[in-house]
Amino acid sequence: MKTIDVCLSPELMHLYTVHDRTVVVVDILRATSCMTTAFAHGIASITPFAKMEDCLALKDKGYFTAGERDGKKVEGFDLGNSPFEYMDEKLKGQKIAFTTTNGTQAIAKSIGAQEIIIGSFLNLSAVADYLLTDANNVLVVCAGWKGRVNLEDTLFAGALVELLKEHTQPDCDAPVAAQHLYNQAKHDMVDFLKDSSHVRRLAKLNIYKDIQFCLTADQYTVVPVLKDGVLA
Ligand code: 3SL
Repeated sequence: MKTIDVCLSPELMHLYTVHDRTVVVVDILRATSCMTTAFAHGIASITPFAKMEDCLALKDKGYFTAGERDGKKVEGFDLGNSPFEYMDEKLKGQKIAFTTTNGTQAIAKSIGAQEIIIGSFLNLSAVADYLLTDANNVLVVCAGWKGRVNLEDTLFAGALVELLKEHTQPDCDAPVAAQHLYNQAKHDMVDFLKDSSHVRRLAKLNIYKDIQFCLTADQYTVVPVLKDGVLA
């Protein structure tokens, strides 16, 4: 049986081997929710960058620049980090250069994996189905917040462990803990997360509708896959 593990923070990546695994990168609030939404609405590709400068270098070179630092759109960028921005018709068929505080850093730290895919509640079941199409072991990499663990990414990891429980076996206690947490939270995740650090951070920016949307399961069936540094 294949195994599933959960890396609760990118700072713990040194503990995991990735060359033989499919890595699911997750940043529920809000990077990977934006990426999922963008592909569901017809974006051609997203190139994720850890550094803002690398992203900016592609501005006016056929790319929309997108992302945030500390939750706020970067000055000079075309788009911020709300999933609703990625539903815009004008983005259909376009390329995006994307950088965020945690999400794109987690992707950078996962390089070297057998395969890297993007997960969010919005494409939860599609990700689970995708993971069943090969024999690779699975590692969920939670983006967290600046190296610290967060609840929402852990809940996603738990939801995935729950969905895959007949087909995978946990590698250590992190997937088991995430699964317990998810089962406790699943009936009302918005309420469960109301005192979480990132929800409090985003609430200051007045973006409750982003939070609600990002916690909605199975809105989309797309599964973005990273190939040669580009998500498509
Ligand atoms: O850190 C990230 O990648 C972001 O998604 C953070 S925020 O939701 O835009 O604050």
